[in-house]
Amino acid sequence: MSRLVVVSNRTGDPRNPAAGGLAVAVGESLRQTGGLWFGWSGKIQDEHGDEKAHYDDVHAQTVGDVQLVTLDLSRRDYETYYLGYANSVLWPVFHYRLDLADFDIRFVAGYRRVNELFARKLLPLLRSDDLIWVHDYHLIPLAAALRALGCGNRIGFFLHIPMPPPLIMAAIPEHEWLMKSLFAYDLVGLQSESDVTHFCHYVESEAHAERLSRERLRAFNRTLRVGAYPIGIDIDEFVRLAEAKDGRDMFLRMREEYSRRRLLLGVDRLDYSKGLPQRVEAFRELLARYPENRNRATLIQIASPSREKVGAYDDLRRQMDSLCGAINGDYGELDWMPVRYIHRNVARKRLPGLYRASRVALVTPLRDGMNLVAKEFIAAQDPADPGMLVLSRFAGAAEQLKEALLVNPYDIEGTAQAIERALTMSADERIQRHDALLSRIRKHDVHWWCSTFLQALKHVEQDVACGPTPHHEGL
Ligand code: GDG
Repeated sequence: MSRLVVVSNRTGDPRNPAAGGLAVAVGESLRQTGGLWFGWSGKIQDEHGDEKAHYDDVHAQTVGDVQLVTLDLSRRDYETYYLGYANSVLWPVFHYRLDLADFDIRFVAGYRRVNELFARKLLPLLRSDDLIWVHDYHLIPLAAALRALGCGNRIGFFLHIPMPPPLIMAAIPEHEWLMKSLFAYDLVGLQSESDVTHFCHYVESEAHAERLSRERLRAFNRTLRVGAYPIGIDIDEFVRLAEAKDGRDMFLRMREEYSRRRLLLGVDRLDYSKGLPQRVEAFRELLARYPENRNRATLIQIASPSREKVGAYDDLRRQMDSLCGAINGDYGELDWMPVRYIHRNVARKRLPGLYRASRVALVTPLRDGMNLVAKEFIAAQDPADPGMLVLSRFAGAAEQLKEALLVNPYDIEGTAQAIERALTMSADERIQRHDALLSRIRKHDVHWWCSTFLQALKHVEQDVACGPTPHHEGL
C-alpha cells in the first residue's frame, strides 16, 4: 500500500484532535494509514547578518505511526507568504472580499519562494510510490514546484475555502499563473458543487479548457480531474465528547443557567468571512421585532482569536466590541445580558455540551468553504429534543444541510425572522429535520471524506506526471 504524505501550512498532533477544523481532518487521514505530515513549524527565525539562522533546516519527530516534519520560516517569508499572500490576498479574494485584499507585489514573491522551499525540502523525503495530499490555499503552486524538480508522484489538492467565480478570481493580478499551477495536480478536490462550477467556468473562459467529462478537464497540456468532496466531521468523536464527564457537566451547567431562557449560540474564529457583525445585528432585530425575547433570549458568541497580525482582523474586533457593548447597553437588565461575547478559545471538550444546551445555533457566514460548526452542532443534539440550525445559504454546508433554516445573512430582517421561527418551532418539526440532517452528516463524515478523496487520487488516470512539464518552468 502506498504511503500517505500530507502537506499543509501547519501540522498538528495526529493523535490529538484538540485543534478543530483542518487539523482534525488531516490528523484523521494520517491515523488511518500512517505516513508523513509536512508543514511549517509555526516558528519564525530572524535573520541577522553573519548569524543568519538556518531557518530552512527541517525538524523531524515520530508521533505514533506518523512522521512529522516541519520547517521554520524567516520573518520575511512569514510576512510575505503567510500574513501577505495567503491571508491578505487569497483569503479575502476567495471569500469575495476584494475590498480587503492587499495586492502588494512583494507578497507573491514570498508565496512562490516558500512553495519552492517546501518542494525542495520535501522532495528528498519522498518515495516513488507515495501518495501526496496537499491542503489549502497556502500551497496552490506546490505540485508545480515539485514537478519542476522531477517529482512524478500522484499529487492531490484539497481547497478548504470557496473557489470564487471567474471575475472575482480575475482581480488577482497573477490569477492565470495561480490557476495554471493547479493543473500540476492529478486531482483537485473542492468543497461544493458550486465551487466546481466556478473552477470549470474559470478554466473554460480564461484558458479555453476542454471539458472531457463531468470531472475531467484538459488545459495547459495536462488533464486534471476535479470534483466536490464535502468535508465531514468525526461524529463518533463528538458523541464521545458529549457523553464524557466534561460534556455532561457543561450541558447541565448551561441548562440550569438558561432553563428559563432561550439560548442561542455562535462558535467561530473571529474572521470577517463569518458574518459576525451581521449576526449580532440580526439578534438585535429579533429583540426589537419580537419583544417576547427580551429578558429571555441570550446569544453566546464565542469568537476565538485568529490572525491578529492582519489589520482587517483588528478592525473586526473593534467592531464586535462596540456592537456587543451597544446591544447590552440598550437592552440589558440587571439580571439579563442579551449577548455574552467571548473573545477567547474555548476548550474543545466543552463544545459538545454547549451545543447540546443551545436551542438555536447561528451559523451565518457571508461566505464559507464548508463550516464544520454547523455539522458539530447537529451531531451534539439530543435526537429526542434537538436544537435548530440557522444556516447561511452562502456556507458550503448549505448544499448538504437543506433541512436547516437557510438564510441570507446580509438580510438582517429575514435572518431575525428565521431565528424567531427556529425558537418557536414545534418539537415534531425539529425532530424530523434533525433526523434528516443527522443521517446525512453521518453518511458523509470525515472518514468518508478521506477515503473518497484518497480512492479517487489512487485511481485517477495519470497524465504527464513523469517529470517536469513545460508550463512549470520558471515557477
Ligand atoms: C476552514 C474553512 C471549512 C472554533 N472556535 C473554537 C473552536 N473552533 C473549532 C470548531 C470547528 C473549527 O474550529 C472551525 O471550523 P470551520 O469549518 O467552522 O471554519 P474554519 O476554521 O474557517 O475552517 C471552512 C474548514 O476549513 C474545513 O475544511 O469547513 O469553511 O474556512 O471544528 O469547533 N474549537 C475550540 N475552541 C474554540 O474557541 N476548541
